[in-house]
Amino acid sequence: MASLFSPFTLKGVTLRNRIVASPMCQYQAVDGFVNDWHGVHYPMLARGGVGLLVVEATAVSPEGRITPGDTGLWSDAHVEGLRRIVQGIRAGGAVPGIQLGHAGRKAGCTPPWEGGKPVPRDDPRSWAPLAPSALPYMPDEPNIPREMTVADIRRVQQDFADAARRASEAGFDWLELHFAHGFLAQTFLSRHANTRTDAYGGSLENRARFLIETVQAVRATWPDHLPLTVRLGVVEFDEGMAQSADDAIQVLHWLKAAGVDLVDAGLALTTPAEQVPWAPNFLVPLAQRIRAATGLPVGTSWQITDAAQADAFVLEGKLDLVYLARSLLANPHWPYLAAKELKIDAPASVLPTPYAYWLQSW
Ligand code: 536
Repeated sequence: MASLFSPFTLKGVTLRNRIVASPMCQYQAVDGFVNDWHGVHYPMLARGGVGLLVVEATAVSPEGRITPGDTGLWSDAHVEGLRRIVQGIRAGGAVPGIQLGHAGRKAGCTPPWEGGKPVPRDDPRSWAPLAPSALPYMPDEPNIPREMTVADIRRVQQDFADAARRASEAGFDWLELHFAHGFLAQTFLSRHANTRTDAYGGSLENRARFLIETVQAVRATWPDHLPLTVRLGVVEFDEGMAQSADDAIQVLHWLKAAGVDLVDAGLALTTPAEQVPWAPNFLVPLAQRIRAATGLPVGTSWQITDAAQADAFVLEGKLDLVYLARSLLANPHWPYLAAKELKIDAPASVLPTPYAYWLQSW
């Protein structure tokens, strides 16, 4: 029976366990290039014992960056640095994955610890964001995004495909497309952000078109034997639940037909009016419902901190993968302590040999 420490195979890739280092923006890159920060951070997370490590939201174009410090894959020159990160992740025993994204109307902000607000337009570091409609996230935001033309849509989809090709050249084995958190793809899906009257707006099918076509474009370049996954915001938690779980399930049926292999059930974050029902493990029931309705394997994150609970979610068939973020920042060796708590055989073996050797008899 599956459990937190049983292997998981998807397409041609096998993870040593069900624990995933969720993508976490570091905002430490310069012009999209990784540096020593990433060179320490990612191998550190891999050495802690996770099965899969998904590198942070990496921009497919400069204007798609959340902040000026986002990592990027919009040029071939970005591949080499990430290749070294991939080697460091593999050496730690984890499968290397990467999340590709475009921030849409949430692009061009300062990092959260500097306020997380749009960089003012008179600042040379700012740029005009792109979005399905010329509607800012915050109603009083002066930096109004530009409504994308169909040519813009085609270019961004090509940017996703080109970045996916580069991710595979860098050696990544697992790809996640960032279709959540109020970034570009999620805003196409949202009635709060998409008021288009062309083939990309209106009905759910039209609002999903950008996502479906982007998956198709990526699938055409990303190797068939490697998993292609999406993080999708599964519900808009505004008063009327403008996007319901049923909507997400329908969209995921289309995305599955377009070539998606697994869903990372996430948050929509498309409107400041959302009231996210924060609580421990709160997305697990929604993820479970999506798993049952779509037949896709699922994972989720957010306030999952307890090893016994994480194990139970896998044992009970609610989740295939458990994505951890802050739990791993608090302790990159969370998987080792989880293995001890769950009394798996040889818990130290989740760590690299130079650590495991000394801990096996400790
Ligand atoms: C998580 N965030 C997710 C980001 C960037 C910044 C913060 C991403 O998907 N690239 C978050 C969202 C809402 C509340 C707390 C944390």
